[in-house]
Amino acid sequence: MFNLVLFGPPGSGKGTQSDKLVEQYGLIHLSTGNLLRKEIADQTALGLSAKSYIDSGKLVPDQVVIGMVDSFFDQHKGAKGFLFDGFPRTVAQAAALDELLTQKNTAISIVIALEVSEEELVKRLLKRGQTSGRSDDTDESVIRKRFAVYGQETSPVASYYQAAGKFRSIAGEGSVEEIFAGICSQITSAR
Ligand code: B4P
Repeated sequence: MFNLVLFGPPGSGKGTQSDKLVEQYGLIHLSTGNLLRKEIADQTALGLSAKSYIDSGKLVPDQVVIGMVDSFFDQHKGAKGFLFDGFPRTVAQAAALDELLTQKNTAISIVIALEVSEEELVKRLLKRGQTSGRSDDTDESVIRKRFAVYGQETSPVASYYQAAGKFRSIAGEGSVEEIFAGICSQITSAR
Protein backbone atom coordinates (compact mmCIF):
# COMPACT_ATOMS: atom_id res chain seq x y z
CA MET A 1 0.00 0.00 0.00
CA PHE A 2 1.05 3.59 -0.60
CA ASN A 3 -0.12 5.94 2.17
CA LEU A 4 0.40 9.68 1.84
CA VAL A 5 -0.19 12.40 4.42
CA LEU A 6 -0.78 15.88 3.00
CA PHE A 7 0.20 18.31 5.73
CA GLY A 8 -0.08 22.08 6.15
CA PRO A 9 -1.95 24.92 7.81
CA PRO A 10 -5.64 25.73 7.19
CA GLY A 11 -6.09 26.95 3.63
CA SER A 12 -2.72 25.68 2.38
CA GLY A 13 -4.42 23.75 -0.42
CA LYS A 14 -4.62 20.24 1.04
CA GLY A 15 -8.20 19.69 -0.15
CA THR A 16 -7.48 21.22 -3.57
CA GLN A 17 -4.41 19.04 -4.20
CA SER A 18 -6.06 15.93 -2.72
CA ASP A 19 -8.74 15.94 -5.42
CA LYS A 20 -6.02 15.77 -8.10
CA LEU A 21 -3.83 13.25 -6.25
CA VAL A 22 -6.59 10.67 -5.67
CA GLU A 23 -7.33 10.76 -9.38
CA GLN A 24 -3.67 10.40 -10.36
CA TYR A 25 -2.73 7.62 -7.92
CA GLY A 26 -6.03 5.81 -7.26
CA LEU A 27 -5.83 6.43 -3.51
CA ILE A 28 -8.79 6.60 -1.13
CA HIS A 29 -9.25 10.19 0.09
CA LEU A 30 -9.65 10.51 3.83
CA SER A 31 -10.39 14.13 4.76
CA THR A 32 -11.35 14.44 8.42
CA GLY A 33 -12.68 17.96 7.67
CA ASN A 34 -15.04 16.58 5.01
CA LEU A 35 -16.12 13.68 7.27
CA LEU A 36 -16.87 16.11 10.11
CA ARG A 37 -18.82 18.48 7.83
CA LYS A 38 -20.88 15.48 6.61
CA GLU A 39 -21.67 14.54 10.23
CA ILE A 40 -22.75 18.15 10.86
CA ALA A 41 -24.95 18.23 7.73
CA ASP A 42 -26.56 14.92 8.76
CA GLN A 43 -27.12 16.33 12.28
CA THR A 44 -25.66 13.25 13.97
CA ALA A 45 -24.66 13.36 17.66
CA LEU A 46 -20.99 13.40 16.59
CA GLY A 47 -21.70 16.28 14.18
CA LEU A 48 -23.55 18.33 16.77
CA SER A 49 -20.68 18.04 19.21
CA ALA A 50 -18.02 18.71 16.51
CA LYS A 51 -19.77 21.87 15.25
CA SER A 52 -19.03 23.95 18.35
CA TYR A 53 -15.31 23.16 18.10
CA ILE A 54 -15.10 23.91 14.37
CA ASP A 55 -17.09 27.15 14.62
CA SER A 56 -14.70 28.49 17.24
CA GLY A 57 -11.54 27.45 15.38
CA LYS A 58 -10.59 24.64 17.79
CA LEU A 59 -9.68 21.05 17.01
CA VAL A 60 -12.31 18.37 17.51
CA PRO A 61 -11.18 16.04 20.38
CA ASP A 62 -8.73 13.30 19.40
CA GLN A 63 -10.93 10.33 20.49
CA VAL A 64 -13.77 11.55 18.26
CA VAL A 65 -11.54 11.97 15.20
CA ILE A 66 -9.63 8.70 15.74
CA GLY A 67 -12.92 6.76 16.13
CA MET A 68 -14.18 8.29 12.89
CA VAL A 69 -10.98 7.30 11.04
CA ASP A 70 -11.16 3.75 12.43
CA SER A 71 -14.68 3.27 11.09
CA PHE A 72 -13.63 4.83 7.73
CA PHE A 73 -10.96 2.09 7.46
CA ASP A 74 -13.61 -0.57 8.15
CA GLN A 75 -15.61 0.77 5.19
CA HIS A 76 -12.59 0.67 2.80
CA LYS A 77 -11.00 -2.72 3.41
CA GLY A 78 -9.69 -3.36 -0.14
CA ALA A 79 -7.98 0.05 -0.57
CA LYS A 80 -4.61 0.09 -2.35
CA GLY A 81 -3.60 3.17 -0.37
CA PHE A 82 -4.91 6.23 1.44
CA LEU A 83 -4.41 9.95 1.12
CA PHE A 84 -4.76 11.55 4.55
CA ASP A 85 -5.88 15.19 4.22
CA GLY A 86 -6.09 17.26 7.42
CA PHE A 87 -5.25 14.23 9.54
CA PRO A 88 -3.28 13.69 11.76
CA ARG A 89 -3.49 17.15 13.38
CA THR A 90 -1.97 16.23 16.76
CA VAL A 91 0.87 13.94 17.84
CA ALA A 92 -1.70 11.71 19.59
CA GLN A 93 -3.57 11.34 16.27
CA ALA A 94 -0.28 10.54 14.47
CA ALA A 95 0.55 7.81 17.00
CA ALA A 96 -2.99 6.37 16.78
CA LEU A 97 -2.75 6.37 12.97
CA ASP A 98 0.55 4.45 13.12
CA GLU A 99 -1.13 1.86 15.33
CA LEU A 100 -4.16 1.48 13.06
CA LEU A 101 -1.91 1.09 10.00
CA THR A 102 0.33 -1.45 11.77
CA GLN A 103 -2.80 -3.56 12.43
CA LYS A 104 -3.34 -3.51 8.66
CA ASN A 105 0.33 -4.48 8.03
CA THR A 106 1.10 -1.16 6.43
CA ALA A 107 2.55 2.27 7.36
CA ILE A 108 2.79 5.90 6.27
CA SER A 109 4.95 6.08 3.12
CA ILE A 110 5.56 9.85 2.96
CA VAL A 111 4.35 13.14 4.48
CA ILE A 112 4.31 16.19 2.20
CA ALA A 113 3.85 19.62 3.77
CA LEU A 114 2.59 22.66 1.84
CA GLU A 115 4.29 25.89 2.94
CA VAL A 116 2.25 29.08 2.55
CA SER A 117 2.62 32.47 4.27
CA GLU A 118 -0.01 33.44 6.84
CA GLU A 119 -1.17 36.51 4.87
CA GLU A 120 -1.80 34.39 1.76
CA LEU A 121 -3.69 31.85 3.91
CA VAL A 122 -5.97 34.52 5.39
CA LYS A 123 -6.72 35.86 1.89
CA ARG A 124 -7.58 32.39 0.57
CA LEU A 125 -9.79 31.46 3.51
CA LEU A 126 -11.75 34.73 3.52
CA LYS A 127 -12.26 34.35 -0.24
CA ARG A 128 -13.48 30.75 0.20
CA GLY A 129 -15.77 31.97 3.01
CA GLN A 130 -17.61 34.23 0.56
CA THR A 131 -18.91 31.24 -1.38
CA SER A 132 -18.48 28.06 0.69
CA GLY A 133 -20.91 28.88 3.49
CA ARG A 134 -18.26 27.53 5.91
CA SER A 135 -18.75 29.25 9.25
CA ASP A 136 -15.04 28.83 10.12
CA ASP A 137 -13.95 30.81 7.02
CA THR A 138 -16.00 34.00 7.37
CA ASP A 139 -14.63 35.51 10.59
CA GLU A 140 -10.97 36.61 10.52
CA SER A 141 -10.63 36.15 14.30
CA VAL A 142 -11.67 32.47 13.96
CA ILE A 143 -9.17 32.06 11.10
CA ARG A 144 -6.37 33.54 13.27
CA LYS A 145 -7.42 31.23 16.12
CA ARG A 146 -7.05 28.24 13.75
CA PHE A 147 -3.47 29.33 12.96
CA ALA A 148 -2.68 29.61 16.69
CA VAL A 149 -4.06 26.10 17.26
CA TYR A 150 -2.06 24.88 14.27
CA GLY A 151 1.15 26.33 15.77
CA GLN A 152 0.54 24.79 19.19
CA GLU A 153 -1.04 21.41 18.41
CA THR A 154 -0.38 20.52 14.77
CA SER A 155 3.18 21.79 14.08
CA PRO A 156 4.71 19.16 16.43
CA VAL A 157 3.35 16.49 14.05
CA ALA A 158 6.03 17.65 11.57
CA SER A 159 8.80 16.74 14.05
CA TYR A 160 7.12 13.38 14.68
CA TYR A 161 7.44 12.46 10.99
CA GLN A 162 10.86 14.13 10.61
CA ALA A 163 12.14 11.79 13.32
CA ALA A 164 10.80 8.88 11.26
CA GLY A 165 12.56 10.22 8.11
CA LYS A 166 9.26 10.59 6.24
CA PHE A 167 8.79 14.36 6.11
CA ARG A 168 9.20 16.54 2.96
CA SER A 169 8.06 20.10 2.42
CA ILE A 170 7.36 22.07 -0.73
CA ALA A 171 6.28 25.63 -1.61
CA GLY A 172 2.48 25.82 -1.53
CA GLU A 173 2.26 29.18 -3.35
CA GLY A 174 2.00 29.35 -7.13
CA SER A 175 -0.49 27.80 -9.51
CA VAL A 176 -2.41 24.68 -8.49
CA GLU A 177 -0.70 22.83 -11.40
CA GLU A 178 2.82 23.88 -10.34
CA ILE A 179 2.20 22.73 -6.78
CA PHE A 180 0.70 19.46 -8.01
CA ALA A 181 3.83 18.83 -10.12
CA GLY A 182 6.01 19.46 -7.03
CA ILE A 183 4.03 16.94 -4.98
CA CYS A 184 4.15 14.33 -7.75
CA SER A 185 7.93 14.62 -8.01
CA GLN A 186 8.27 14.07 -4.25
CA ILE A 187 6.04 10.99 -4.54
CA THR A 188 8.13 9.64 -7.43
CA SER A 189 11.33 9.99 -5.41
CA ALA A 190 9.75 8.21 -2.41
CA ARG A 191 8.40 5.19 -4.30
P1 B4P B 1 -10.20 21.09 6.94
O1 B4P B 1 -11.45 20.73 6.25
O2 B4P B 1 -9.12 20.07 7.00
O3 B4P B 1 -9.76 22.36 6.12
P2 B4P B 1 -8.66 23.44 5.95
O4 B4P B 1 -7.43 23.08 6.75
O5 B4P B 1 -9.37 24.70 6.30
O6 B4P B 1 -8.29 23.62 4.41
P3 B4P B 1 -7.36 23.02 3.24
O7 B4P B 1 -5.89 23.08 3.54
O8 B4P B 1 -7.90 21.70 2.84
O9 B4P B 1 -7.54 24.11 2.11
P4 B4P B 1 -8.14 24.10 0.63
O10 B4P B 1 -7.47 23.18 -0.30
O11 B4P B 1 -9.62 23.92 0.76
O12 B4P B 1 -10.51 21.52 8.49
C1 B4P B 1 -11.61 22.28 8.94
C2 B4P B 1 -11.81 22.18 10.47
O13 B4P B 1 -12.26 20.81 10.84
C3 B4P B 1 -10.57 22.37 11.37
O14 B4P B 1 -10.32 23.74 11.66
C4 B4P B 1 -10.95 21.57 12.67
O15 B4P B 1 -11.80 22.29 13.53
C5 B4P B 1 -11.73 20.38 12.12
N1 B4P B 1 -10.85 19.20 11.90
C6 B4P B 1 -10.55 18.66 10.67
N2 B4P B 1 -9.72 17.60 10.82
C7 B4P B 1 -9.46 17.49 12.16
C8 B4P B 1 -8.64 16.62 12.94
N3 B4P B 1 -7.89 15.66 12.35
N4 B4P B 1 -8.60 16.78 14.29
C9 B4P B 1 -9.33 17.73 14.88
N5 B4P B 1 -10.13 18.60 14.21
C10 B4P B 1 -10.19 18.49 12.86
O16 B4P B 1 -7.78 25.55 0.15
C11 B4P B 1 -8.27 26.73 0.75
C12 B4P B 1 -8.65 27.78 -0.29
O17 B4P B 1 -7.48 28.16 -1.02
C13 B4P B 1 -9.66 27.27 -1.32
O18 B4P B 1 -10.63 28.27 -1.54
C14 B4P B 1 -8.83 27.04 -2.58
O19 B4P B 1 -9.57 27.26 -3.76
C15 B4P B 1 -7.71 28.05 -2.43
N6 B4P B 1 -6.46 27.58 -3.03
C16 B4P B 1 -5.97 26.30 -2.98
N7 B4P B 1 -4.79 26.24 -3.64
C17 B4P B 1 -4.53 27.52 -4.09
C18 B4P B 1 -3.45 28.09 -4.84
N8 B4P B 1 -2.40 27.38 -5.26
N9 B4P B 1 -3.50 29.43 -5.09
C19 B4P B 1 -4.55 30.18 -4.67
N10 B4P B 1 -5.61 29.69 -3.98
C20 B4P B 1 -5.59 28.37 -3.69
